[in-house]
Amino acid sequence: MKRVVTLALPLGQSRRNAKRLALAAGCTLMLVSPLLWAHAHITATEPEAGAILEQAPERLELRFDSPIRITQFEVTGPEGTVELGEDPLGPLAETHGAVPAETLAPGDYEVVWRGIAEDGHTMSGGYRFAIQE
Ligand SMILES: [Cu+2]
Repeated sequence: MKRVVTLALPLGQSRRNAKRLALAAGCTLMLVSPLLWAHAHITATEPEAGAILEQAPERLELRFDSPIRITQFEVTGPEGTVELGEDPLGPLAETHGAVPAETLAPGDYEVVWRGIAEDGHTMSGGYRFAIQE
């Protein structure tokens, strides 16, 4: 026979617990992992998301709070896919980036990335920036 256990908690506390549960569910692998592998979060990008630049950026960069392996780093702009001077994929690191092979022309750009954190979780994101005429 199944019994439903109801926890009598003050509303504020149960709400807090629900929030905590939701956070835990998002990182279940970390809990069952035999090692204390870290889940990574992106902390900054270069250029900043939404930036409107007066000059072309010299370098495009993603920064995380713990090491991650980048599996995709694609930059598209007014002239299509931007060729990068180096391959940002591969090493496990907190900072990833690349220098564009040529100076970026004015226009709107989008960076799309994917990666795998040390705890095995895949992550992805993207952001846009623009270079003024
Ligand atoms: Cu995780």
